[in-house]
Amino acid sequence: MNYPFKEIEEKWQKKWEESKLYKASDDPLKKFYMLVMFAYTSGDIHIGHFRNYIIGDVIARYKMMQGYDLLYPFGWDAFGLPAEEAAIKRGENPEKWTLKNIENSRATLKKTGVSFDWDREVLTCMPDYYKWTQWIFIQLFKKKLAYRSKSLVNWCPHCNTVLANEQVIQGECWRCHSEVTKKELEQWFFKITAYAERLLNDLDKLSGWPENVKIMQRNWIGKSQGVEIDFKVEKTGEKLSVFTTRPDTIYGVTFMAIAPENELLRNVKIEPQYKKTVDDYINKALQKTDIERSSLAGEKDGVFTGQYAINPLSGEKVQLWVAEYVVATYGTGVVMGVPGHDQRDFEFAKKYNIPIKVVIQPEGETLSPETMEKAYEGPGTMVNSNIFNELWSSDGIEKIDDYIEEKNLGKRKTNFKLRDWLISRQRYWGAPIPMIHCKKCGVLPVPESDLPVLLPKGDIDFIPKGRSPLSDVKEFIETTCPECKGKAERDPDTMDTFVCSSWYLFRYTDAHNDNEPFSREKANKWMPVDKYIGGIEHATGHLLYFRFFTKFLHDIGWLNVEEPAIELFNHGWVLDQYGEVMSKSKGNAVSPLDLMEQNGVDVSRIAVYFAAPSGKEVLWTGEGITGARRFLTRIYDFAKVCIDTYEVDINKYSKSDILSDWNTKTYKSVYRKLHQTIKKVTGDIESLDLNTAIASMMELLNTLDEQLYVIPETERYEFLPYFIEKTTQLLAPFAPHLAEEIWQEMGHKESIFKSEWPEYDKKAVIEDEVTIAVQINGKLRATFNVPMNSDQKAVETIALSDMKVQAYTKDKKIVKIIYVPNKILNIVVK
Ligand code: ANZ
Ligand code: ZN
Ligand code: ZN
Repeated sequence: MNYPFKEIEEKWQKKWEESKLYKASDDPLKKFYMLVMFAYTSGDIHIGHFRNYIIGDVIARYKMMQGYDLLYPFGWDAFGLPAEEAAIKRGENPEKWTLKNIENSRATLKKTGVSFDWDREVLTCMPDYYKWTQWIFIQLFKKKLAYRSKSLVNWCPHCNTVLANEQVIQGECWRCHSEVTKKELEQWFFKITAYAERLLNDLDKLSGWPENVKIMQRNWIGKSQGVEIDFKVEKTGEKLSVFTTRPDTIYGVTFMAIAPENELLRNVKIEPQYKKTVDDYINKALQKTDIERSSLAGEKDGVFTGQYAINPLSGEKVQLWVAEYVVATYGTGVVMGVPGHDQRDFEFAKKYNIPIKVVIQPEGETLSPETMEKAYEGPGTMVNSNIFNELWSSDGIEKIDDYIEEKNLGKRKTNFKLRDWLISRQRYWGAPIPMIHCKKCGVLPVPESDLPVLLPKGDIDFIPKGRSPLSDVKEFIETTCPECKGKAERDPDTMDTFVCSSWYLFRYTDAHNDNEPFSREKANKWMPVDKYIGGIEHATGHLLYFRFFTKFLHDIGWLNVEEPAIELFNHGWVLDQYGEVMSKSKGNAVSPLDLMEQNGVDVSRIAVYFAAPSGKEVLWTGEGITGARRFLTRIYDFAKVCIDTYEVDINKYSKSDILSDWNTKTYKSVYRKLHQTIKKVTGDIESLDLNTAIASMMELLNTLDEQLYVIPETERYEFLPYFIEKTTQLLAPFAPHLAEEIWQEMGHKESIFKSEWPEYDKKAVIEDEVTIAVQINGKLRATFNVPMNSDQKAVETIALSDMKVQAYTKDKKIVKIIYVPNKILNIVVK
């Protein structure tokens, strides 16, 4: 019970490759850019990858059949932590490992029959690619968007390198899940914050992006409008500014809190008797990881400095504390404590017996500090607030902001949570940072004509030790200054792998350009990406970075578009039957190679599509294989029989007959079902509901099976060729090899993917007749068919002229007629 999939699949893969079926044009007229996230070279291709790429493949092939010029490229995210960690684990050189991994994975992918244009493959670890990654770095540097700065940065003690904020997931390293600590280091940053406002505002234009991703980006960018208010340290008169979004609560301030790492603490003269406790507290806080500090969620602790601060509006003097819950890098790193109206401040005040003041009263209630069990954070009427009493809090915010600006006590301020992107890594396997350090001239870019700065190969100790492995490679480090020609040193760090992946989509449009990162003309022909498929885990990392790069390249004249992708689709993961993520180390990974070897590519594809909606997780048990095989075998057998018995030959039948008079034929209902299926499959592909698309094709086969025997022989000759042709086309994006085989058996000379995607017959898809039940005094007496949505008068006329109905109505008086449209006609007689 198997069709000869092996033969069929090998044959067509070879032919497609020879005929360059998937080669993208350099001059697309009606373009469609289909993109799947490229792969890390950290392990074998598993069924999760297989699923993502075959989902993209459905769209790609469907678009080809709709007459689009298609670009569906693939490549390898080959530099960076994932590849290097994988190599170290196996005791191999990163380059050797990476290239071997790519070779294996590419061979696997080629067997899947996915319609990638392999001529445009990119490898981010190759000099012809990273030359341009370095070039982009220099363009950012020239625009002052790449800069060096010393600051407290995230440090992974296991990976021995710094990490970007986006790579710290709930306090853990994105790669090895170690707890991330802080270190003060001088590092390279990209100034993504210069684009914060645009990255935020343009989200509104991305109607083809999932709402949850946009929300995650909005929160990550974290725009907050408030005001900076200048408090003063009582003794020294030193300015101590706070950022607040609730200036309406300023008369409720009963303490001030400053972050332990805040530089301003150095200006605060800690009273001698408090000095030791404060220093100990600060040191303890600095040693803690972010996880520890944030997991203290319940306990808000701190220490009193012995100093006081003066509230610029009330003139009141309040205690100044150091507290861990204040984040050093947000706002000014100082908080005005309002326990009455901020829950964290409330908990802090309760713990240290700091007074609580109510300055906002909710409507219809009177709060008092003695009885409050938690802070009141909502809006209300301002009280205990001097000249601002009686104002509604939202008006109060404006009035107080105005007052503060008038009296020069501070100014309105917009803050973002987004931080600049830390891109330097103290690791070997990455694109070298193309900068030179000269004692005389400072930090200078490598002249563009000297790019690429090659990553040294050979006998290099690449094991991470906490300092850049390249700093020990003399031949690499020692260089001459491009300015004074004196002795100078290269930057020893490499770039974050997410820099490499921020622009690969542009390189695909012109993958072999040796003179430029890509030609503007070619990129502008293909950009933006029409559909991008990838994992949700990149929501606030890669998916933000590539938008930033697009805007930057737009601004320096390399791209017309300001947004990289029109539509984004987040696929679901493939899990094992216990709901665990598949991975080689867990030993639960299913290899698509085995699957394809045993069942064929098309059966494997159908089983995976059918397992769940594309956006949802799949619990892979392998059960679907049998059903998928049965489905494809049925189609194959059926097509074969028809082609032989009914001499299905495209040269022998005319489609136009069928279209014009199907309504009068016995195959009418199959024809209708066929067109309903065309409509359904088309819609399902658009929304990527591939499982229901397959279900509807199965249903179509059932309908044909049930009705075939009623269709007279002569009509079968005219209808079956038509039926097979359309059905095969619908199947083509899902089971491309089998569809191509049937197509050519029918006598077609060109690939099915050059044929035109079927359009559904609008008249046929409507179920045009309905059956009306006639009830007389509540009993069913007759049924008949009428056109759908006939009006009551017409239905009544037909009913009353029906013999069976007349048998019950004659000699009687009709009292009432009630019509339930398209269903029942109730007649009451007496
Ligand atoms: C006083 C106040 C009273 C506040 C009140 C809130 C409610 P978003 O919206 O996230 O910007 N804040 C400011 N800087 C902080 C820091 N470095 N670490 C921790 N918290 C900080 O939040 C702004 C609010 O977060 C600010 O408004 C401040 O608390 C706190 F009834 O100021 B608020
Ligand atoms: Zn790590
Ligand atoms: Zn110099």
